[in-house]
Amino acid sequence: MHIPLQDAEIIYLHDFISHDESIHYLEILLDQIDWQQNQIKMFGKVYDEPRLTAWYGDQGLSYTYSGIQLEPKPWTGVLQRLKEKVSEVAKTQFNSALLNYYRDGQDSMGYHQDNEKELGINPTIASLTFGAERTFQLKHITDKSIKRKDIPLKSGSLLIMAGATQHHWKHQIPKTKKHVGPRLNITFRVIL
Ligand SMILES: O=C(O)CCC(=O)C(=O)O
Ligand SMILES: [Mn+2]
Repeated sequence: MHIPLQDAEIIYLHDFISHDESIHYLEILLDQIDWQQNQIKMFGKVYDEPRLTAWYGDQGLSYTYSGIQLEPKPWTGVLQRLKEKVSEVAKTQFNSALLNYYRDGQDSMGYHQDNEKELGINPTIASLTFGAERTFQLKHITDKSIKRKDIPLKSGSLLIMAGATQHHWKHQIPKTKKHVGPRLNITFRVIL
């Protein structure tokens, strides 16, 4: 389904992967992925990022994310299969994936644009979710009269952001007071 939003190109497929398969992928990936606790520097202080992350991709790629220099781990069989399935639908040959593990409602990701120079102009980013439903919020950067867009991301769903979306909108996964279980997200990207 195309989500009508000014200055953006967003497609949301709520049932990209079936319910049963999603449970299976959540279990396998939580176990198999080499999760890292990264740190971020803010105002001269060092904090743990409020989630665990991992980066997988073709060998030889390098990516800087929030000031952290990352080297990709080689694709696992499961990730490779998911990458191919997602690449076909998004009509984009992805070569890397950033994985996020939100352990509970206190884990989050603040407002940002995926606009690192390695992604090039108008990147297509495909975001796959397994586990707890969390709200993906988009806010327009310059036009404050445009209402924030909230998209609850279901387990097994695929969200594709393309075109000029990253120039005009920031997105986040806020913390929630609801009692939610673990959520795993894979954002497939093309590193140029
Ligand atoms: O967890 C999500 O759905 C968003 C992840 C994200 O925005 C990112 O990895 O850049
Ligand atoms: Mn992002």
